[in-house]
Amino acid sequence: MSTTINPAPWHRRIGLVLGAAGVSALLAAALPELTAAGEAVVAAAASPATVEIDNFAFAPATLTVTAGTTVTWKNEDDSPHRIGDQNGTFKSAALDTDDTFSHTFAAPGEYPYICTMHPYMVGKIVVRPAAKMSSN
Ligand SMILES: [Cu+2]
Repeated sequence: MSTTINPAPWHRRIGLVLGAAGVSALLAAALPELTAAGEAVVAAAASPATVEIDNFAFAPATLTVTAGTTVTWKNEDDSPHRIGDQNGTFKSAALDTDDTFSHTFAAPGEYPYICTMHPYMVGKIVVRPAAKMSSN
């Protein structure tokens, strides 16, 4: 009843361990990029979303936000303006100088709008889906 050790299984096991280590290294290398991207989305959602109205124009003309963001328009012009979404989702009263109007964008999509008093004034809000906060 001698005990003999067959070396073949050991060689196979070492091969498997090295293989698993290689996959782990690849995953570890990919994780920091995913984390950095998630933080960037959160930071964007936390920053104030403001559209300034001045010189008969919206600035920025196109604003991209994440779903759930409240966008505030502020009239810094000497002339009154009135914001109207082209799909009828939101509209403001006439905004005199320094007046503001806010709308919260819950649903992702594109929201083109104009100044209903000066229809050549055009702008657009682009709403992207909010980042998923749950872990994988
Ligand atoms: Cu206007």
